[in-house]
Amino acid sequence: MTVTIARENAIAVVTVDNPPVNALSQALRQALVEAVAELDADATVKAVVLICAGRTFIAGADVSEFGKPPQPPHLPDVVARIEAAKKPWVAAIHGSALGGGLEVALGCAYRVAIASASLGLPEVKLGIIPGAGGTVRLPRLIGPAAAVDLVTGGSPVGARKAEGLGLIDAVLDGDLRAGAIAFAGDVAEKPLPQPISSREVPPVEAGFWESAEKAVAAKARREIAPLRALASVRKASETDFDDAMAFERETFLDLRGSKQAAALRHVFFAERAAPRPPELAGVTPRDTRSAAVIGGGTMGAGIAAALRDAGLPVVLIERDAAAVERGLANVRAIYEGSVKRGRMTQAVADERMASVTGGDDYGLLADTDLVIEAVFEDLAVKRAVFEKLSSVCRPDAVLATNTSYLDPNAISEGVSHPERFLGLHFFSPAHIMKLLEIVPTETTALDVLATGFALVRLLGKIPVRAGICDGFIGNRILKVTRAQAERLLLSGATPSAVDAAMRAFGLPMGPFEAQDLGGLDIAAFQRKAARARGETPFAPVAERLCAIERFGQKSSGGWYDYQPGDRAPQPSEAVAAIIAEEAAGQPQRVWNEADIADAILLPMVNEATRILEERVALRAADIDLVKIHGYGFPRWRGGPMHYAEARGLSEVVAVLDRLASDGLADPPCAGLRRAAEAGSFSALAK
Ligand code: 3H9
Repeated sequence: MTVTIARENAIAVVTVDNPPVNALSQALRQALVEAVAELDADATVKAVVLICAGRTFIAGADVSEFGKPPQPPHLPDVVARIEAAKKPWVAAIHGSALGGGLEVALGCAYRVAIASASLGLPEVKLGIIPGAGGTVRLPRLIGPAAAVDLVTGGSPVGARKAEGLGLIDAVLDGDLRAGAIAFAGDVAEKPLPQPISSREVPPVEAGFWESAEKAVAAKARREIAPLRALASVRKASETDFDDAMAFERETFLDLRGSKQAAALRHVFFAERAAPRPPELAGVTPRDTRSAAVIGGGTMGAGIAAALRDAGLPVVLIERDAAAVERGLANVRAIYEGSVKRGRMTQAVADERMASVTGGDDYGLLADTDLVIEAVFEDLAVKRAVFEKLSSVCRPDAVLATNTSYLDPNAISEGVSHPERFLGLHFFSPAHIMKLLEIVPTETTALDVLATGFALVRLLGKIPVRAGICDGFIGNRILKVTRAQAERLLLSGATPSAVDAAMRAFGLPMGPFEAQDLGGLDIAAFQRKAARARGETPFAPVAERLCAIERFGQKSSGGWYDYQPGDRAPQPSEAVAAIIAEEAAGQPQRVWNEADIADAILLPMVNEATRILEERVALRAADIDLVKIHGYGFPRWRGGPMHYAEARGLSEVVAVLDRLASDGLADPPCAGLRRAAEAGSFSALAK
């Protein structure tokens, strides 16, 4: 039963109960239409409250139905039926009224909400536009300017702001059901308000649409939905209701079947699956009420700020008083930056900083629940840290390393109670980047792994479980991408051509610009360590750049030249000469953008497939999340694995085979050939 009807004197209360988020499944749409008919026919009912059970008001259309043909009753008709009801319907909102949920509320004569509720039309984030009158009713209710912001940005607004915009009629304190029933009792006495669909759209100033288009296009970059959403609001403002509804519906159905919408839906479900690995079902995490970070460098300070932002008091440990001061200053600088950018008030920054304390005495950690080590990437140094932690921390305290390429199994040797040890790999800047790789060792207990996942949820980040190998998931793929980018240089491409091709694909930056920004020295250091382990990393040009101290922007030259005070990359003759020397004797070819993108991306997919086969990643979708949230892979492409599947794995294999026969990439691995035969990476799931 998705809808039940109760009577409170002359007020009917329609309760939607469709867990987890009251999404508008076919059954719910049908039940709502039947409820309107039943209550219209009931002369004892004077007004209706529409309220939801569970954690939220209706959170939207059922996204899982989007891959299938739409089933009647269609949502626009459901909303129209509610709007045409003979009694006033009052939407009583808690949690979130999103997408189709807000559209249903716009069909109601009135909307009330509790203060913590939020309302919005997030459809553009799924690559679509509202499809049940959102773009048509909203400008009629709150005016085109506010409607454009809500529809093209996709971010929800809180109840108070919604009240200010005229989106809702009242913010209710106390019990929502009782408040809404009282509100409905009052409005039952009044004549029905004019339905939103028959109201006029307020006029806009000359040039409004042109400047909105510029602003939306600049923000959306290559995403198509925001501009189509804008066009729909504009249409709604310039034509009659029925025409505008037809235009909206056509756009909605067109986008629903688009590649971008499929990619964004894939990411939506991947993000919801990642925090819940099946092995942790029913496992209770340990309590985390206090945290400490060892090491106050850029990474440690970022982690400390992230923990503090999540509400945990943090102790920062450094080796001496001067280093403690520097570490705390690094955390303070993060908060000062947030204040400067208007993300935080000074008072909030001060309050946060007040519960970040520092010291050089490990004894301060005797009762800390969680300690994250973020010291220099050196096995001996890290082991020394964990030896001290083993002797001072409670035996049930969770101990984590933030190593990015050392072996957590090796770091954990000698840790007392090694079942409480795990890797938590943050990405820099740690207080901003959403990705966290969670790396259990051979001895990590399940409840400790669950604590890692619970922590990441508390931090508001995206957790991906990664197995142990050099670079885990993200940096292992990055290594292959960088080597591949150099291979292209030796076969006739230039750094600017490679970077431009990757930007054209949708990345914010190409591989060479990114290295110049982050500094070439870090990768050089890692290659040195790899050589010490007997490996032979491929980076002939990067090695030569480092040998002449071209470390990137920080040394005013790397893959590109930079003018003082200017970050714009300029092609470098010195680099071109080095590339020419290294390329001597190698076959050269002419590269176009599409071929460059293939030669970078498909080897990435090949390595990712090995990662999947080795169970370093549990799901192809987890790899997509790593690339999207850790490396700027365009969300609307769905990540490299989704991109490869959508393009066709057989074609991916064929292109890789061609590249391999020209000596420009490794051949497809056995797993990729198997997945291609099956048409999906799910064939590799064991
Ligand atoms: C739309 O409405 C189009 C219309 O304009 C036009 C129609 C014609 N559908 O996020 P959580 C599942 S487009 C299906 O962890 P929270 C989710 O997969 C839609 N399932 O919870 C997960 O399942 P599981 C516009 C959905 O409390 C579970 O619910 N609406 C949907 O952290 C819990 O999710 C949106 O884009 C859905 N719409 O946050 C809203 N939503 O447990 C998207 C969630 O099996 N949803 N699920 O893994 C959200 O933003 C959050 O879920 C919400 C709750 C804020 C509501």
